[in-house]
Amino acid sequence: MFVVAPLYTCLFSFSFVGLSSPVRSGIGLSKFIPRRVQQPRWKSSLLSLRRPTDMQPPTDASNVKLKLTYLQMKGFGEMLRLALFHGGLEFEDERISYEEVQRRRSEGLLPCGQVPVLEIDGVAHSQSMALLRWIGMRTGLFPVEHQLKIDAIHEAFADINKNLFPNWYGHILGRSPVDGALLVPMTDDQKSQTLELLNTVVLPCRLQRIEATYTSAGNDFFCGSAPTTADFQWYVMGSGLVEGTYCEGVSTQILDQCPNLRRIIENVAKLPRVVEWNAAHPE
Ligand SMILES: N[C@@H](CCC(=O)N[C@@H](CS)C(=O)NCC(=O)O)C(=O)O
Repeated sequence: MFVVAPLYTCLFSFSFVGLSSPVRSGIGLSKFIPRRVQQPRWKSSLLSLRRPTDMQPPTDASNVKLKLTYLQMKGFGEMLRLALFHGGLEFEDERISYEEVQRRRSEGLLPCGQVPVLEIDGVAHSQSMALLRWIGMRTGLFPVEHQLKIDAIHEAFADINKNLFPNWYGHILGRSPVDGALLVPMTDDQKSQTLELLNTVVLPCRLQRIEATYTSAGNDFFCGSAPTTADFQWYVMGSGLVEGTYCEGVSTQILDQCPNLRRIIENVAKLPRVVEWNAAHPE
């Protein structure tokens, strides 16, 4: 519903200025959007405050009911689980299969069609980085005096994820937002060329720039002696790179020239709540 509203607004405005094709393509598009998502809730309840677009999530999360839904893997969900647990926010840790993601997507239950999803007092919210900041703001992991630096680090890691994306899926466009089908398979030659460039040029360069710009030998974490959301995002990504589980084919030596980034991973791993979480979740 909240995804489609701006789209409909856009289509209507096109039709008012006399362009008919967007209206036709709108009709075509609607078959991809689950029925539940197509029916704006304002039609049944004009005053509803439960729509995510209207809802102001609470600023104090100590009394809210939280449920985090993700796959049975680390991926984009683990930094959220860790940040919630480290911050002492109780949450239900729901882990579902790809088939269940597909079912919920077709039912219109996932705001952006994917996981992770964080339900806050029964209202579903998407997009892992938005969720991480929401958690960080309520647990001291996103201090305002470091906001610009933390956001820049998050974006720098997002750039790396974008580069890894085709190799994660073995498909250039990843998964279809309609039904999760893999789109545009990479050839073996493309796979080996991209891996070669990732290992020799793209990742070393990006990681060494992050090391040089955002870390210092005297700091335990990116922003000094206390961890932030940037350290939690990096911990999951960086430990996966070192273990060879983050992206198949990426060298486990990729951090050899980045001692500060390596130390941050070790320091997050030593945080008592992280130790406790990892002991309880060895997978
Ligand atoms: N930009 C989104 C990306 C979410 C995403 O890629 N989710 C994947 C798992 S990491 C997913 O739901 N895959 C299953 C599917 O699309 O069917 C975010 O950061 O939350």
